[in-house]
Amino acid sequence: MTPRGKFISLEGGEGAGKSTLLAGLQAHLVEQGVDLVQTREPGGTPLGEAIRAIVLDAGRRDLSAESELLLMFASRAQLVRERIEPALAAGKWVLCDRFTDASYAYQGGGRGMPMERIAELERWATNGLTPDLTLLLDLPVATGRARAAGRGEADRIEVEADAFFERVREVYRTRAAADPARFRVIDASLTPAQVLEAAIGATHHLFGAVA
Ligand code: Z5A
Repeated sequence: MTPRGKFISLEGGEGAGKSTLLAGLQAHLVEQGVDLVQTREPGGTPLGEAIRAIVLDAGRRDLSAESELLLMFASRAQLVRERIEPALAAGKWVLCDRFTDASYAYQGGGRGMPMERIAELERWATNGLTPDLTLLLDLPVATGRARAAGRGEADRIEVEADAFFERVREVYRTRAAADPARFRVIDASLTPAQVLEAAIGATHHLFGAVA
């Protein structure tokens, strides 16, 4: 029987360096012989990418916090069924740019949606699927925003005030502290090479578990 693959998620605030890390970590894992599927949230499927365009559209001022939360989970439900679960069942590893922790941080912390409602959606939409490893790139909000600033027009979430992103960071850190077996918190103010080295180190136990 093919052993189930491993599921790794990357989390962090705006400009924390997830995209930068993703490229290096993907290259490393493939070098190690991992059959890897890389994806992102919201998005990762045709339906999810259509949802992403809606939730990040800065011109869409009519989206309620409740609709935003449900759309994040609609994208996630589709991604889990269409890509993540089939890949893990086939023994592939999945590297996902954000997963359910982002809904707790942004919709729960940022928007103030009730955490128990998010937990209910998590159970229903993902059957409680949880990453084997979550790499949290932690960075002061001002540093992340300064890094992201030169990137052109801000999306619908990026236009939020600093206080929103402080709450996002706080929820991420609280969740990481509550589940140290799954989370590895990486100081994202280190150089990209140091961040990659820390992330690679955090994946070692996953290989051990496969062997
Ligand atoms: N969202 C949500 O609300 N609820 C949910 O459930 C989910 C998502 C799943 C899209 O996410 C938005 O959706 C996101 C949360 C919300 N909104 N916000 N804000 P995304 O992941 O696609 O977009 P993002 O969070 O805005 O990521 P980002 O800003 O693109 O950042 P990043 O990928 O973490 O950073 P980067 O592009 O790798 O780096 C940014 C810049 O910093 C770039 O110039 C790099 O060269 C530089 N950089 C990177 N690493 C370093 C280091 N180590 N040192 C110095 N400079 C660095």
